[in-house]
Amino acid sequence: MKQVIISLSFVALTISNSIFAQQEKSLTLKSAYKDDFFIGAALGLSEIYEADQKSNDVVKNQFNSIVAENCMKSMHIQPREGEFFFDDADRFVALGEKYKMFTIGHTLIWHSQLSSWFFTDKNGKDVSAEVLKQRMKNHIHTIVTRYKGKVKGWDVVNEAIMEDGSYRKSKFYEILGEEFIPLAFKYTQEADPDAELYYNDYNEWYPKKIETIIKMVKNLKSRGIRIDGVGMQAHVAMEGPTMAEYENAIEKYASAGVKINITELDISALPVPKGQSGANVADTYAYNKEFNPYVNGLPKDVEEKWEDRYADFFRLFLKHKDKIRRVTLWGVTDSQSWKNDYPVKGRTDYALFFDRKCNAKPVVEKIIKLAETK
Ligand code: 9MR
Repeated sequence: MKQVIISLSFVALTISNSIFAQQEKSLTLKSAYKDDFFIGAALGLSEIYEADQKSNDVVKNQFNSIVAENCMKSMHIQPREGEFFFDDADRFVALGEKYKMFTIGHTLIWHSQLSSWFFTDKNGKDVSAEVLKQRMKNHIHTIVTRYKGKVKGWDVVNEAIMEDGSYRKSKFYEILGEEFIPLAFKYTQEADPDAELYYNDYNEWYPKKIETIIKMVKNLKSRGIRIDGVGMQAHVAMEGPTMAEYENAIEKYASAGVKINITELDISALPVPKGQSGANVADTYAYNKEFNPYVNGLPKDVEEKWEDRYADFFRLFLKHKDKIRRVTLWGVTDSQSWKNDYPVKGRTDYALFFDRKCNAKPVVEKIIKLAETK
């Protein structure tokens, strides 16, 4: 009898352990962080068109927010004046509706991926301030109105401020001065008064950059123009920035009365060319084997350090969850990550949560556990 009771309790314990293990395993990023902030991913065309079942499942099971990695950029969505190409963006927004995602539009006004028609006349000369305003207004109104109520937040302006706190000398700035930013926010607000509006940038932890962004945020607010959040892209390396630099930025932006969105998170596992940080598309370096050391997989010790770095960031995000609205990874799997080609083309990087076969890396469970044990 005693023997039977012991075996029965052993069976019961084994079952309950395995149910527990099962439950732990079935927790996903979005369920683990549901009370903290949205967890998102940037989608390329393959995910938007649901070309791969495995990656679709990852998107819909793990994330509750999506952003368009490329298809809403001006050169894709309005390649020639007045000629809009909406096929990809329509599919992206429809996917967001289908899976009830917090859908983000990226990006309305950006100096890069911008067709030259936007700021030149038929002779190739810069247009007047009035013409540029009209073009910005038409671009923003057309896109934002089309997705009104469906796209919940817009990266209205992207990457307009430099690390030294000066304004980037883009065509928008050259023709309209700093005023192009308030104008872009005003046009977006007119087109969809309920959408959240963000200013998005990289290297957003540089002190001088923080100062100028905050000045710009305060200027908008004082003029009654809405800005809901600052997007911190967070394309970061193993070497930097430090957690203290990052925390300082989060606290400063929040104290200016805006939410923080971590908008393009990825952590490169590869060595960084000296002095490079952030995501300035123009900063590229010649290929060199030294910069591509892990073509056949990450060594265990490097992977562990990389996981720790992600864990440090998520601990920080959890600590400041009252200030953070969303954390979005810039892509789903390592195979499509832009980091394979930036800042050195043709490398094998490991910056994201899902590997080249679309399997969750061990980091996913660690990040889920952090939320569970907070
Ligand atoms: O990940 C994007 C890559 O596929 C594009 O080629 C590149 C140029 O449009 O843009 C990348 O995304 C950028 C984002 O739109 C803005 N912040 C920096 C990102 C990485 O360059």
